[in-house]
Amino acid sequence: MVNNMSSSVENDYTRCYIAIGSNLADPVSQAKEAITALQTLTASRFIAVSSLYASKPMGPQEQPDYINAVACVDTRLTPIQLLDALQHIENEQGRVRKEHWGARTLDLDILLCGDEVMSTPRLTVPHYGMKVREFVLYPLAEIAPQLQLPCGQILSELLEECPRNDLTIFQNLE
Ligand code: A4P
Ligand code: MG
Repeated sequence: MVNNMSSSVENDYTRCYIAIGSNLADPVSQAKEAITALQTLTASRFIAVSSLYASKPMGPQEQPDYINAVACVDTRLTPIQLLDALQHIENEQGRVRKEHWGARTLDLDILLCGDEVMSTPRLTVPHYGMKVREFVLYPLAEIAPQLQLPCGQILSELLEECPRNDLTIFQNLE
């Protein structure tokens, strides 16, 4: 379990939460490879990762089920530098950008960067969909149950309003 947000982190590090998703080319291996890459992210300290979860696809249904997880890193990277680093990992793992919400080998989304609130053409933080996605909220609660969003909303309240749907724990990584 990890502490909440940037207040608990040393000055020049920001506590960030990253969503991991994959539904192509052996998703379990893709997720684990991404976690390994996050463990050696430049200018960062890896803090925690949730279990791997199995989830039904949101969006087009004619695609395989997903493996999802959420990781926590403390980083000295700016949010844009972090996005660059995550997209580099996606590309290394063969990500091809085609259909919106379509199948992918690896998707790494920035959920939160401390208390940062930003909306630019390349990056919106907090992630626009995180408040209503069971495959984000449940793994996030596993590693940061006390989390409060920059808007003041409490994760445990968001969870109460978010049905679990078909989400199951696939593998505990501890
Ligand atoms: N971008 C803006 N904000 C962010 C952010 N906070 N983190 C921009 C990461 N990227 C961000 O993303 C498109 C652009 O969003 C990026 O170039 C970046 O500059 P993308 O990954 O290329 O495209 P995408 O993933 O197809 O689009 P999007 O809107 O990110 O899709 P989502 O919302 O990630 O949904 N079903 C299950 N069960 N599990 C899943 O993980 N994922 C998706 C994708 C669909 N269905 C799913 C799952
Ligand atoms: Mg994405």
